[in-house]
Amino acid sequence: MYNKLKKAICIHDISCLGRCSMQVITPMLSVLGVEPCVLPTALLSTHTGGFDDFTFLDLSDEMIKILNHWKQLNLEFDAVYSGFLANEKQIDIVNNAIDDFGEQLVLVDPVMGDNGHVYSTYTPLMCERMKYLVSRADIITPNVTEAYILANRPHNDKPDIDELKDIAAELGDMIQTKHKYSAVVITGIHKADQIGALIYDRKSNNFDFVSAPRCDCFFPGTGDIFASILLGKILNDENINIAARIAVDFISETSFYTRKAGTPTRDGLEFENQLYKLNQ
Ligand code: PXL
Repeated sequence: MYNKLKKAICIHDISCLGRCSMQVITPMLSVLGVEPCVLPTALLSTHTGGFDDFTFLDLSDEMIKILNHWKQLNLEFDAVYSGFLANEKQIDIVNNAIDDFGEQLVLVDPVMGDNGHVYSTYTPLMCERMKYLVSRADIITPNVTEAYILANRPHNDKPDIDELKDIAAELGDMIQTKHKYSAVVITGIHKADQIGALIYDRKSNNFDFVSAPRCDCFFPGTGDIFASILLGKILNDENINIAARIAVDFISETSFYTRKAGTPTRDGLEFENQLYKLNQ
């Protein structure tokens, strides 16, 4: 039987090189049977982690025009999914996109930083206003650094699961509960030789931690891959804990594969030959 494909508005930058943001989000969603409708926030020659002198084109004006056109077409979407933004004005643009198209599911990946550092293009005002965007989401997927920023707590390099559960519950109070899902998923949590994600499902008030072997390399774009697999699986009616487990396993296996291939870490995860695993 033919199942109608789901459509997600993907609000992320295009980093032309380095396998992050839109360049990993669209293949992940496509292989999971979701149509990615792209709303690019900025065009960069590379991502900002590990390459000097990258170019940066702010696409805010174009975003407004694209959204206006989509509104005229009376389109409906199954999800609004936001990530890396170019400036604080784009918080309002995403907010409007949620008003117009976020009737089903809103996933906000509050991209701001990693490894205890805020990304170089993010201002303190953008980080502050990200809290507002979080309040419009059904699901958020901060990494540990972003979870601490959202909770107004000083960064902790070695948080334990109980502290992260406290933070997840606090962030849970910031998101909405009006749709089917309401969940906080904190990613990139180190536990002994494992790496994983903590899922706080607000609807069932349940915590779950899923983890897999950790490869001791830092690859940019893994947060984007995680959130995209999570969204793709959820849009195909998978349970959120199982969706997170699939994402964590895929990232762990692909990290070991990439390290073995000898790919420079700043080029991101070498996922192309591994995508088929998500389709099994
Ligand atoms: O993966 C997050 C991300 C997205 N977009 C840009 C980035 C990063 C992380 O470094 O630099 C441009």
